[in-house]
Amino acid sequence: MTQTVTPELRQWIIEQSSAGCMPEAVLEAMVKAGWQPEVAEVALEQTLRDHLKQLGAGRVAAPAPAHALAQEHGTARVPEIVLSGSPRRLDGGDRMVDVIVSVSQPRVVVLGGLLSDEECEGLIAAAKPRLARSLTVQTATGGEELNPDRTSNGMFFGRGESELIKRIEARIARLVGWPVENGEGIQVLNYQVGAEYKPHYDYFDPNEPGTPTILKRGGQRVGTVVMYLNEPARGGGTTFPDIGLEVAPVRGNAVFFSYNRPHPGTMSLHGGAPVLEGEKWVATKWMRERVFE
Ligand code: PD2
Ligand code: ZN
Repeated sequence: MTQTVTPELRQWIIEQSSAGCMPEAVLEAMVKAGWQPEVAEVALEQTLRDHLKQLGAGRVAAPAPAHALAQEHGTARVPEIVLSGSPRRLDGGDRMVDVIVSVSQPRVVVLGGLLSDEECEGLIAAAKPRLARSLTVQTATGGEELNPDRTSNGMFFGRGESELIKRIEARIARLVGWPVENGEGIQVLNYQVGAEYKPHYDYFDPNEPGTPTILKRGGQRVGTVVMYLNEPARGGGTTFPDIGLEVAPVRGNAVFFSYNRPHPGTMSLHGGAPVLEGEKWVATKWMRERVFE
């Protein structure tokens, strides 16, 4: 059977892409709608290339793969956990780590045993004396502010400030294929009962006036690893409202997610659900596009 690419389909592809949908997601939707994958891929690439030419971009000469088209749309290369061949365990260099769940859109991978119990305890003990009410980077000015959506206490470790921190940073860098130098210092957060971090994006909003100042240091955030250092008895999961996913806070486990552009189309909206019983400790590692000095 030969499938014909109609003007309506072309229009639909352009609309999806303009709304921030990644080429991969558009392709998936086309296949779900009954398009043969090979036909869908060619239609998608041709349509987007033609569209870019019309927009005056005119730089795409040879056939471009989907990721190149994503670059044309202003997206970045991002940290990634390679799961080709569906491995059960990954080599973190000094420790094997389990793959628990992986989601393609948004890109989310839940890792089991990223940290040992001793490492979790070591991070909590080192963080405790340095905790203060969490601040959030203020995109309006580029400074920091108290954020009512974030009722945790926190602190930042300097990158590589201790042997423990160095070891964890090296393990994460290896697993997500992203240089240690592009990472912000690990942040530890403590949530008491009732504390939460309302759904938000970790990237900096390009429309805010303070964002250009923030981006001078290392560019955009492109990936996050949230590591669970203990287990609240109830509540405190990490939620991804766009896909109805909640990751349970299990000690030593972690959730990795990436976002290749600062756009809600990445579906990387996420939050820390309120702690209902007990307390919650997490450590967050954010990764930037470039070296973060
Ligand atoms: O503590 C969490 O579960 C959480 C949720 C959302 C942490 C962050 N975001 C973060 O540190 O960015
Ligand atoms: Zn976050």
